[in-house]
Amino acid sequence: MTTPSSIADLAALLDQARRHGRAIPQLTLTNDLSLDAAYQVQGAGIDLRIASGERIVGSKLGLTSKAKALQMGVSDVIIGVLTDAMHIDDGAVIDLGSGVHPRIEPEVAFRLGRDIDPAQPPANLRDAVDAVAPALEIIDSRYRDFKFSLADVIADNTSGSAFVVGQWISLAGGRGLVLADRHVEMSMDGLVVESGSTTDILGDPWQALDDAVRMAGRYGLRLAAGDVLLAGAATAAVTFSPGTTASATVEGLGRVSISAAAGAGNA
Ligand code: OOG
Ligand code: MG
Repeated sequence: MTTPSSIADLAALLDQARRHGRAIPQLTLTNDLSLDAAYQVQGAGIDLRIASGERIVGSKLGLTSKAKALQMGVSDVIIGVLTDAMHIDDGAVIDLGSGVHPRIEPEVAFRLGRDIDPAQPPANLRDAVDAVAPALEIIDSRYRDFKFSLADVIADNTSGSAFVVGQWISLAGGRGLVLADRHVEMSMDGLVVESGSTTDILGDPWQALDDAVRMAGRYGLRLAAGDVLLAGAATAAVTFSPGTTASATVEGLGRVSISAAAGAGNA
């Protein structure tokens, strides 16, 4: 366990790495970091972002797909926070200039129609979701070589960097919408680079909602009306390079895309 002051120091270290796009060694190489302490570092990092004017707009689950867990060598679901500064419009061009080594992955997004109190969740959690959409998440580990332990990646806000949501599909009157077993494809400049199925997200993306409520309750994250919840990647992530356009389609849900501005150098 680390002391409260070192939690603030670790959060500051990660925050600087993020802002300057400079990778740092894994915290767990020199710190004995429990998962609880790692979530405290994450929370302290989010507090720094709020202090600099950002707003929380949602949360994200990670390592919900076996392909992702294998790719990263870790094996437990994790949760992180989304802020307004991380939100990118569908079809927009972003500057990866301050990224360390950005990657991109296809996701399913939920939008909450009401607050969820994890201590007293609604009997049918799906009632709290008012829309779903295809999404892309840009992840960017602040650790060297994109290598980390579970505690490291939790402290690093689960590698959260940016996210793009496609057109929302309202669930009004249709909450039985089946989300499992939908084909997912991610393309780079029009060429398919990853494909999979929404079943790869915990067996069914709806399961992410249960897990998010459990994890949010345990680690004190909020689930508020209007918040976005990223259910987790359906495939492994791929490098997102300047001058390329990434797009994802989720069968029956539509398409979402984002371009990286040309010319930015990345480590
Ligand atoms: C951790 C973030 C994982 C997902 O959807 O599985 C994640 C990482 O792979 O760096 O966002
Ligand atoms: Mg993700």
